[in-house]
Amino acid sequence: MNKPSKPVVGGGAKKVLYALKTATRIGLDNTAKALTAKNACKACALGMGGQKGGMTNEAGEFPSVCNKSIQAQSTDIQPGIPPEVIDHRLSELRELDGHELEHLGRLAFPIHKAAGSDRYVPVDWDVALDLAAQRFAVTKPERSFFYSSGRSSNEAGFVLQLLARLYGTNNVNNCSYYCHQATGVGLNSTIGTGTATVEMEDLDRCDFILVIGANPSSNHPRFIHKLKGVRDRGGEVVIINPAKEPGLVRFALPKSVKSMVSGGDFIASDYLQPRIGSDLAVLKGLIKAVLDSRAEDTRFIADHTEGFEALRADIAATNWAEIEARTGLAQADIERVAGLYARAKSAVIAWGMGITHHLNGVDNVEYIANLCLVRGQIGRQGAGLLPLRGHSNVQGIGTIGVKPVLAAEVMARMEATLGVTLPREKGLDTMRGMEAAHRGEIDAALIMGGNLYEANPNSAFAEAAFARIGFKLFLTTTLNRGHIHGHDDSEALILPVTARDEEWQPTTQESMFNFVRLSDGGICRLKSVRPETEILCELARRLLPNSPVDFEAFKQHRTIREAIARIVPGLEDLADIDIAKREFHIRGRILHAPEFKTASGRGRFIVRNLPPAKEELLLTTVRSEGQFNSIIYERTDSYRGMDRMDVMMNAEDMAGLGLSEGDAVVVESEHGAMEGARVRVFDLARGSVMAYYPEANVLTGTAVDPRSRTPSFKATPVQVRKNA
Ligand SMILES: Nc1nc2c(c(=O)[nH]1)N[C@H]1C(S)=C(S)[C@@H](COP(=O)(O)OP(=O)(O)OC[C@H]3O[C@@H](n4cnc5c(=O)[nH]c(N)nc54)[C@H](O)[C@@H]3O)O[C@H]1N2
Ligand SMILES: Nc1nc2c(c(=O)[nH]1)N[C@H]1C(S)=C(S)[C@@H](COP(=O)(O)OP(=O)(O)OC[C@H]3O[C@@H](n4cnc5c(=O)[nH]c(N)nc54)[C@H](O)[C@@H]3O)O[C@H]1N2
Ligand code: SF4
Ligand SMILES: [Mo]
Repeated sequence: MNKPSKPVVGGGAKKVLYALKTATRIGLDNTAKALTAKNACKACALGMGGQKGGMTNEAGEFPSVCNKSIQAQSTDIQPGIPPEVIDHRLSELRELDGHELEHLGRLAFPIHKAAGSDRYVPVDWDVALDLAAQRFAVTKPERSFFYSSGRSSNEAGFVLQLLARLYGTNNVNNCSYYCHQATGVGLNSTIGTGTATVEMEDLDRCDFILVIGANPSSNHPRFIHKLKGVRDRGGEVVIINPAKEPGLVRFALPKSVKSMVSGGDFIASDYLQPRIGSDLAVLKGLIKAVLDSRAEDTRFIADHTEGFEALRADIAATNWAEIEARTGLAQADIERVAGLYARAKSAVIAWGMGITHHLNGVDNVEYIANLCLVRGQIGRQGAGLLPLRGHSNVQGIGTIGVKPVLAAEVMARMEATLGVTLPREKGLDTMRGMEAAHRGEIDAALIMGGNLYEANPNSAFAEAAFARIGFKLFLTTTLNRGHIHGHDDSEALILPVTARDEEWQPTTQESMFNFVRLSDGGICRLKSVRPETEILCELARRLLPNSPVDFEAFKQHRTIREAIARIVPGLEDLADIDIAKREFHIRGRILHAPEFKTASGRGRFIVRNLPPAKEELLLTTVRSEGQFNSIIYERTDSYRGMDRMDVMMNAEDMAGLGLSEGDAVVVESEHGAMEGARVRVFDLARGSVMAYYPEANVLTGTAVDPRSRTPSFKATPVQVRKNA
């Protein structure tokens, strides 16, 4: 007989699971409604939907919908979690994994857990809001922390940061410190702007796309169609990734029989598999090959850049033997790919977390810019840089100011427009906030969306940090493990919010192409959930009764948008977007002329050294198609053919360690051990181990890139041994 892997405490978890089965019935009708309404897709930041309709992109292409967007809706359209499910001890709820918690249903009413209590109880909205305001009122602002994920609207984000700053702190953050922050920093230092320089249509104009450190087949599915388009036009798609991702070699929709039978379309024309964390050496190699073959664009370099001689010297000083040793790639392979790039008329370079989740993430991004500038592949149609951003509105949340440091101009305009004075002290970034919490220096935290607990490296550290925050206020659609871990001795209040398509008023979102969409909202599924703006304004009214800002008026999204339009440069068209229904590209971001926003107006070549070489096995943590960050929709990864607890390794590395396919293993790092894993052969560069996030966060560490403050989620030294 199979023994349950986890002890069942008092039958509690069983009862919950029984309720769960009844809670997951989802009407087809409901799905159709959710997908055809005029709302921006909730999943990734490629951007889809909005006023052109739920299945259309900004180029008017239809249908532009993918399985991700349906998945993202699937848990929103669940019925409410029954009260009897909530009425369990935290220890019982902790028997549920992330998938089970997400599929309990929607949180349908506010719940509160007192400091000494071991369970949540339902509370009335007014009681909840009074309590939250009272807790922040007795907290010193510098001992508080505000976090937003990238799913919330521009409107909610703006009110959140304004509330925090008027309350007295710049400890305002979003998930990007754990995501693309290195991109913002690295692009600002080289080209003077922090976001994509291309628009969606440029992907139809280019004849070359390099995808480095990203897996769009599962994470930005519609981007794959653009890659296929390049191949169809006779262009080249080059992938640089330690893992041979099946969906980047050939892409077949796993749920489409027709597509599976045909075997799918070829995506990559060339594929390099460097060692984890060796991207800076790969990029130096590519630049070296370009320079060795005299393929640099001398005209562009002379007219539009500065610092080239220093880069030339750096590249000359980096020899091929070192590049080969670091990357595990042959010089000839790097030269072949550089040749494809050098011959391209219009090239786009796209990247993701494989580039940013490293202690030298910013350096990586700077060398992507160097590679681009050397060939003059920027500043005209069809060519440029494309960070593949994560959450559907993570870019917007940053644009409107949910970050610890505001540009001086934005700060000044916010003060002048609203007639307020804002604090000047430097705010804590996400990791500094977590470290302060761990030291017991945070008394109250407001967490709007996301799952900051599971997003964190080193789960044991994250749990301890959470446990020491005296009062936590969460705004969420569903329950996640962050709501039940790290609260035993502290107080927590969870308020249920409307999903994007349920908002009472239209909201706006910004895609990774700097395109701002308008989402209509208006669908009513649950009676007692409220929009984030409504909650934040009610909290602000109670907490800041004498504020010069009229938070009652800010409940009107139009009022918020008018304020943003006056404060944030480039967003002027936001003011009447609800009436004009005109979605737009943020002014001044897309670079179709080589005019850079640096002090000199030139693109800057930046020189950085290779990081210390690492000889150990390095673990990278990745996503599967069946998850969205910590939200697990499916326990298997249909693209890689893996289970979520599978740990992937190169066959020769496994043999060297005496491991065979399917062996039960323990993976250990200096931060913790991952039990219950099985090792599986995967086509990976030597010396690499790959496992799924968030499960593998027991192994990752809290060290960050000093420039982006982003953890190295993708290069943790580990040992793998057979589980005796
Ligand atoms: N289905 C799905 N879609 C998503 C998400 C999701 O969880 N699920 N999350 C969203 C979010 S927030 C984000 S940020 C994006 C993330 O999108 P991606 O950046 O694509 O995400 P990851 O899966 O973390 O990593 C991508 C790839 O990096 C490779 N990689 C790992 N280490 C290295 C390295 O050292 N160098 C190089 N060159 N490559 C490396 C991995 O093999 C993997 O193929 O996706 C968004 N979209
Ligand atoms: N090891 C490892 N760790 C990582 C990463 C990695 O690659 N490896 N990736 C990092 C990255 S790129 C990111 S972006 C972070 C992700 O960090 P977060 O953005 O903080 O986390 P998510 O898992 O996306 O948050 C999911 C939760 O958001 C809430 N939610 C969902 N929809 C809504 C909504 O409409 N409104 C509100 N208010 N709440 C909603 C639900 O509670 C859900 O459980 O994780 C980081 N952590
Ligand atoms: S590619 Fe991204 S934005 Fe487009 S439909 Fe899929 S999840 Fe949504
Ligand atoms: Mo992300």
